[in-house]
Amino acid sequence: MRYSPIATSLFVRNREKIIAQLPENSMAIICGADQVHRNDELYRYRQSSDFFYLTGIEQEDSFLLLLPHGTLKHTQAILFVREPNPLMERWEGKKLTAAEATEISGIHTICSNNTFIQTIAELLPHVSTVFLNQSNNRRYKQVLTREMRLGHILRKRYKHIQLHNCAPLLNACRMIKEPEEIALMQYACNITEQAFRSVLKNIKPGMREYEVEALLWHTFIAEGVSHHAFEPIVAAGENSCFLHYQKNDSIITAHDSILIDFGAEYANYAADCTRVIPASGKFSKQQTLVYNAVLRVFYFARTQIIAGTSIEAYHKLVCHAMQEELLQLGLISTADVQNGIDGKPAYFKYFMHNTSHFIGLDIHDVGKRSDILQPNMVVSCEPGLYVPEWGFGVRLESDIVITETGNYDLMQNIPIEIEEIESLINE
Ligand SMILES: [Mn+2]
Repeated sequence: MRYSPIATSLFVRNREKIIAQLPENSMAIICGADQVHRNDELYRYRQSSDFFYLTGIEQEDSFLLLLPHGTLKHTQAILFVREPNPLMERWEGKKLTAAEATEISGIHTICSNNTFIQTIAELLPHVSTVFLNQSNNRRYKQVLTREMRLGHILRKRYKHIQLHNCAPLLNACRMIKEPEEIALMQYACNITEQAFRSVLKNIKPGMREYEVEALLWHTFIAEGVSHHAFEPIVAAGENSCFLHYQKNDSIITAHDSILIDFGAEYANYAADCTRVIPASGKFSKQQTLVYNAVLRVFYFARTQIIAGTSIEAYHKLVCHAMQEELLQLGLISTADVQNGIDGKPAYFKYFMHNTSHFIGLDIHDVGKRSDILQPNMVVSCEPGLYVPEWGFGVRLESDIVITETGNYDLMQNIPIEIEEIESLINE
C-alpha cells in the first residue's frame, strides 16, 4: 500500500460499533466493491468505503460477515479473501495471505472467498434477520451492486429471512470520525496544500487547464496518493461558472481567474479544497470585489459550523449573508430580494448550491443535511458566487472538523487571503 499502515484497533472499534447494534440471531453481510470494466481492462480498483471502514482491506473480491455476540462461539467477524495461488500471482502480483489479512483487519477468522456462499448457507438456518449493506450513498442506481445481487438470491432462496439494510447503522457510525480518521484526513489536506503551493509557484498565462491538473497529479502521486478524491476541476475564466466543469482543456489567458476544486485521497480518506487564483498574479478589481465578498461569507459560514445545528439550518444564514453581499455588488436589487428571480430567491441566481456536505471516506460522505452536527463530524464549507455576465465564478472551500467547543479548519494552512495568494504567485 502507498500509505503508512493504519492501526488495526481502528477497524476493530468500527466493527464493534456495528456488532453491538445487531439483534440476536442476526448476521450482517458486507461485500467489497465490484471491479469495473473499462473495455477489456479494469478501472483502477477502489474498495467500497463501508468495507474499508470495517476491515482496512483494499483487495478485490473480499467479503465480511458480522455476527452478534453468541451467534457463533467466539467468532464475531469472518473475512473472506481470494485464495492466493502461484499462477494468479504470476499475473496479478502478490495477494494477501491469511496472516496479512489478520494483521490489517484484526479479524482472526480468514476464509477463502470460494467458501463465502457456502458459509452463508450454513449460517442462514440459525439466523432470522440478515443485515445486507445497501448503501444509499450512490448517485446512479441502475447498476446493481454485489449486495443487490445477493439480496435477490437471499429473497428467493431463504423465505424465512428478514432482510434489513445495514447502511443506516454504518452511516451513523461513519459520520462521527475517530481520531485516527481525522489524522488521515489532515494528512490528505496537507498533501492537497502541497499541490496547491506547486500550482501557485508554476502558474503562467498561456498554460492549458490540464497543465495545472498535471501539477496536482505530480504532487499527489509523489506523496503516495492513489486517487484524486474526485475528478479535479481546473476552470479558467467563464469555465468557473460551471459547477462541475471537468474538461480542463482551455487555454488560460492573462486576465483569467482560475477556480481549482480538487483534493487528495489518502488511505481512502478525502480532502476537498477550492481556491481561486489570478493567472497573471494579480486579480482584477472586479475579481477582487467578488472574491472578498465570497471570502467574508466563507469566514462567516465557518463560524456557524458548530455542534447542535444542521447543514440545512446554517445554510439559510449563509444565503442571507450572500444576499447582502450581492446587494453590495449591485448584482441584485432590493426589488429582486422582495420579488425573487425566476421563482427562486434572488441570491439563487448567483449562489445555487449548498454551503456544506459531509466528508470522510467519500467526498460526499454519508449524512443528511438535516442531521444534527456533533463533535468529530467533518464537513466542507464552500460558499461561492458565479457571475457569467462578468465572466468568472469564485468558490472558496475548506474542510471543517466540529469540536466540543467550536470547530477547526483542516485547511487553515492553505492560502486563502488575496495578498498571500498574489505574493506567492509573484515570488
Ligand atoms: Mn465540496
